Amino acid sequence: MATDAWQATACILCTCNCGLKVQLNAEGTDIARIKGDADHPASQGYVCNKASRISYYQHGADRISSPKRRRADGTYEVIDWPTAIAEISERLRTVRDTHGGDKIFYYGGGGQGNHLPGAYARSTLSALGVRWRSNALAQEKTGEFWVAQRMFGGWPHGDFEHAEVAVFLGKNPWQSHGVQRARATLREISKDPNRTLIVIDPRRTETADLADIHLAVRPGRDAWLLAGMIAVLVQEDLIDHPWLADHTRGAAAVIDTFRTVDVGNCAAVCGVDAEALRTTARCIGRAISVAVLEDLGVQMNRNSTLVSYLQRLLWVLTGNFARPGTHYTARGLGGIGNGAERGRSPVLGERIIAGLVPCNIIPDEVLCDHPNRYRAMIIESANPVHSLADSAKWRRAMRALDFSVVIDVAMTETARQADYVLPATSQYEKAEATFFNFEFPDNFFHVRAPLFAPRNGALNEAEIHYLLLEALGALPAGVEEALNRALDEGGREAFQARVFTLLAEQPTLADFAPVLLYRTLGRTLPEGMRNAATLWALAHQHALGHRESLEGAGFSGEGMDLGEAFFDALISSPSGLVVSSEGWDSVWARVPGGQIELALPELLADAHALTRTQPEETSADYPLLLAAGERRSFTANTIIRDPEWRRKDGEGALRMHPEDAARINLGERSQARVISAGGSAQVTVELDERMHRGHVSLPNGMGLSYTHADGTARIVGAAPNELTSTDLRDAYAGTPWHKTVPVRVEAL
Ligand SMILES: Nc1nc2c(c(=O)[nH]1)N[C@H]1C(S)=C(S)[C@@H](COP(=O)(O)OP(=O)(O)OC[C@H]3O[C@@H](n4cnc5c(=O)[nH]c(N)nc54)[C@H](O)[C@@H]3O)O[C@H]1N2
Ligand SMILES: Nc1nc2c(c(=O)[nH]1)N[C@H]1C(S)=C(S)[C@@H](COP(=O)(O)OP(=O)(O)OC[C@H]3O[C@@H](n4cnc5c(=O)[nH]c(N)nc54)[C@H](O)[C@@H]3O)O[C@H]1N2
Ligand code: SF4
Ligand SMILES: [Mo]
Repeated sequence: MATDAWQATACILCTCNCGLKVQLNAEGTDIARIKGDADHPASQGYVCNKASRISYYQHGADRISSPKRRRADGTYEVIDWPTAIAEISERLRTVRDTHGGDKIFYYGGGGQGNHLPGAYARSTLSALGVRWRSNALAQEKTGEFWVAQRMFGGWPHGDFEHAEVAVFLGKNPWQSHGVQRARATLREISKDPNRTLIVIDPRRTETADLADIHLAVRPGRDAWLLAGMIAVLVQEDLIDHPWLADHTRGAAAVIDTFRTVDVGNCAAVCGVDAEALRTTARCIGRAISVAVLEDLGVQMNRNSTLVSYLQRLLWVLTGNFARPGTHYTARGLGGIGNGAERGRSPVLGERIIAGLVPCNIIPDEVLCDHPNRYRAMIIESANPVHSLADSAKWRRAMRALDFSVVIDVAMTETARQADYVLPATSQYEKAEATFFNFEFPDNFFHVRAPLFAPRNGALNEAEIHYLLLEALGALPAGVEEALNRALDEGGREAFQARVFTLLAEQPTLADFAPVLLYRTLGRTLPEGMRNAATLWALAHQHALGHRESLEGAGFSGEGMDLGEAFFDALISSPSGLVVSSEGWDSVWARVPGGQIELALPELLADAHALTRTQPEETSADYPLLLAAGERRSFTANTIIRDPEWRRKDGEGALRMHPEDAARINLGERSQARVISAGGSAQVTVELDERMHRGHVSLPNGMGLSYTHADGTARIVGAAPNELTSTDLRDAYAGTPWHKTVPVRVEAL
């Protein structure tokens, strides 16, 4: 690889996946220089402080380079790939044949920067008959998806670049992004006297510093605040009646519910001044355009599904949908955000949203003697022992399984509980892409080429799944050969024709398409792009289903040629490309029947009941509420494991209001113990006047057991899920209440 040329790639530390341009060192082994990629259609050259240190991901000392097998004493021995694949496939086959493939659980499939593993896993899951799966979305977004699906038939996003009023609810985009170019957009809104930035957050965050209105809601009480604001809109008639009549169903039931809600009482319960609550509601009611973004502050909290509903009522009652500056549903490749309900989980019978088992119940659906319990797990590109509620319970669940395998780049907390660990190539050693693309009217996609040669001993996930399928004897006979023959003899056109005839003859082949494409078409792709082959099917699907939006983006071609042209562009646009361009009418076309459903009966009933109750989250034993897992300037889930990468807050301090600290004789940098009903952790205290009194916070992604190059292991900071509980969860979606975990803090 050239060393003086700028190569395009992306940052993998958050969902934005900002485009990067990098120069490698002379040996081609490391990144020498990094800058934002001005050619990236969404990030346009923007990067935040974290991107410059992504080498720490690539060069983690605990990256693994050979398969490992657990010994009886809990240590691991290195084994070769043929042994690993033979033993793993045999163990999976045994579980399937003895108990059924539906007893094998799949967790993960991708993180913030890599979603191709999930695509390839589909083939393995289908060969094994795996039915139950989940990933991190089911511990944050499923409640929101469920509400959005029922109201809009999809997942709406806000147009913050053009909104007159921008509302961030339990969201700190200055640190966590979630909108492209977040800091630039926040600054623009903040300095424009005609626009209003509203932040609803118990903490005076960096985003709140820029806000025109900051409502420091009492932790866990957002539902009362939002109910009060809707009541103001209803009672002061700031509602867009003609628009509601044209575009929605069920408005009368909503208006009826909030007509009698006591605004003063809501304000008192949520701890926000009643006049400030009213002013904020009026500001939303009178604005030309409003966009709202909710995130973990409410999603990992009490009444989270209800809050996802109430915040939407605020902007639908005021007509803020399908216009610039409001909300839209995007058209992209893939479909993150379909919140359809698909039955109930096999042991506890809890609601499955978006096909994902609620994360909080997974260990309980292992640790039982129910005949339907999960007996084996395949975990790929995820670290649930660290990232899901109750790490101790997760460790027990992992060890209670008949069999487990982890596919990861590093020896993680989860890998350390698995029977086998398989080393994957890093995201900079293979083609990668994510499906976190939600822009409008122009949406984009970014297929990244590798920067480095694969590390010896590691394989990309497409190859791993191929090897497993081969060992399982699951690959349909003769198909790979037939496709390769077609390619060699008649090129892409013959290949395409062969694929479609085969699919017509055997529709179940679609499940094996990812791996088959990798093995056939993949061979013919440019160096390093082989594992992007699965996108060929997606490109054709997109072209067949959405010709107009693809043509809007500048693509052309008769019949199937459109899909071919699109695929070729996908894999040869190093900075990403626009994949759909649409008008605002298309947003209405995606809403079922063109009518937003406003009345979700069980949630309206909850809202009615809630405004007549007085909540109680703390107790004498646990008088404080812990936000377990805050985003800070140097956190990135567990993607970077080396603690040295953090330039600030290296230990991940416990933030605490000085008055709360003084009461228990804690000062700046005191050592303390945080104790919850389920566990405890030692922390360093940071006095922070920005915190709400009674609320303390710990960052996410800390407390990793990182083994340095010299073999010494050190744990830095507290792992938040040693303190959390699987029982504190939402009634509808099962999402955790991590932002308000009852705790006490004791001086050490
Ligand atoms: N730097 C960094 N950025 C990231 C990540 C990272 O690890 N580090 N992770 C990425 C991921 S996976 C995600 S999901 C997003 C999450 O992004 P955010 O949701 O923005 O992240 P958090 O900091 O966890 O929570 C947001 C805010 O919720 C507030 N909050 C706590 N309790 C309450 C409450 O009761 N009510 C309200 N209204 N607010 C409350 C907190 O004070 C905090 O400011 O960030 C992404 N971006
Ligand atoms: N208490 C508490 N818990 C939380 C949160 C919180 O705020 N509080 N935040 C939650 C949120 S919002 C999220 S999204 C989750 C995230 O938690 P997880 O979904 O578990 O994901 P990550 O921590 O991002 O870890 C991704 C894993 O992928 C591995 N990896 C990286 N690149 C590759 C690759 O190319 N191939 C493979 N096979 N593996 C790779 C990394 O080594 C890492 O182990 O954490 C959640 N956990
Ligand atoms: S961490 Fe920063 S640079 Fe990286 S993708 Fe997110 S916003 Fe962009
Ligand atoms: Mo997340």
